[in-house]
Amino acid sequence: MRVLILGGDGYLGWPTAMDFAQAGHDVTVVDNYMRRQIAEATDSDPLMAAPNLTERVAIFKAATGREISIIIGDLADPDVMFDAVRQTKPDTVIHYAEQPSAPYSMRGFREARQTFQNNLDVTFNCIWAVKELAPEAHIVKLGTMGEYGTPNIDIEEGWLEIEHKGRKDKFLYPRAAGSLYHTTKVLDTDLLWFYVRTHGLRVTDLMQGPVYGLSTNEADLDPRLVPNFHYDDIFGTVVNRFLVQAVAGIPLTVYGGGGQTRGYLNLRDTLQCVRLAAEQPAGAGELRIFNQLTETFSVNELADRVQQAGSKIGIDVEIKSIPNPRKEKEEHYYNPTHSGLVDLGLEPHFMTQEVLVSMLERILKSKDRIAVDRIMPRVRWS
Ligand code: USQ
Repeated sequence: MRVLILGGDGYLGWPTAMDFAQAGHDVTVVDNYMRRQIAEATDSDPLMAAPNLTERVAIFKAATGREISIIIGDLADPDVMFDAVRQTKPDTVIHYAEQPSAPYSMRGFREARQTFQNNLDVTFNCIWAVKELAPEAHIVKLGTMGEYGTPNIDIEEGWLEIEHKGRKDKFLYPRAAGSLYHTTKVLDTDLLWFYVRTHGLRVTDLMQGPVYGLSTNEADLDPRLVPNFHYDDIFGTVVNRFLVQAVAGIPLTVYGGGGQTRGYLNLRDTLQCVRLAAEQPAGAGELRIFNQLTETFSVNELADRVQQAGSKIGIDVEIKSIPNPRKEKEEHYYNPTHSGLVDLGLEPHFMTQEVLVSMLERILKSKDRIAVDRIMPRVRWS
């Protein structure tokens, strides 16, 4: 397939590009380095140095003989998006090109507006470029489990059948996001659904939970191919943060009561899910939605697991609840369905002690790069 990856420099975009190229697909990545610029501006640089795309592509080619094409440009600009689709004639467009941090989106007006404009503009431009120039292409859009919030009923995969006054119909599952970033993803889904039902686009929306991990088949070929591994309060996801805190000897920062439960997945499983979805596309006029997670944990359970993994290699890990900077339920029901991707062929990599220990060992090698002033939350929801 010809695969166009929007946001190909990110934590997930770059490993996805390598995975598809290694599988023999013809891959082009587009990025404007927005996340790198925000990370620099907020003192949130990743733990391991991540070369730029030109360097990454050259290192990847030397390691595998495979090519990845690059376009540097801002996809919120319609010309950049339309040119990219025109040039590459994609069979699949994988859309990661969004400002992905909930805390950044809650930092202030400028950051909220940047998140809102970038995320919605890129989705809108992507829809129009595909509709006008490659209407048969399959859009694989990274959504988030955070779109649903934490309802007191089971979370279905995207859709809910409702019986009301004796009649039945099927609707998008109700959404109630907990940050402006997550809300932009709700709006993305609505936009996609509108253009699917009016113009027959093919779309898969992957509702992903927080991802953890460093290791993929391709990233392990050369240390410079590592994904951008953030541990700060703005870009770091909770498991990656806890592991770095364990290595740095900082008590694990459980926000509030720690009963917040989410659906997690290993970075390797993000790659599997995206490729399974791309290789078995949605039909024309179909908005197919999968919940992309492999297991659910509360924050307290995660902290216990990291503490246990630390003790296996002689690291004494302390856990400490701190006031929750976010507005979220700290005790709630959480039961998301997630069988769709397993039915497509997903074979999960679970969060075993071996996985956590190997991440700790890898992080230990970069211990001297950990900046401890990036750990405590700098952004509050109110
Ligand atoms: N949390 C802590 N301590 C920390 C960091 C986080 O207790 O030091 C808690 C948060 O309060 C939250 C949970 O851990 O309840 C998950 O937080 P997170 O920062 O790992 O994840 P989140 O901000 O929700 O966002 C991340 C990605 C985002 C993706 C989302 C999936 O950054 O791009 O969409 O995970 S989900 O959470 O299912 O919406």
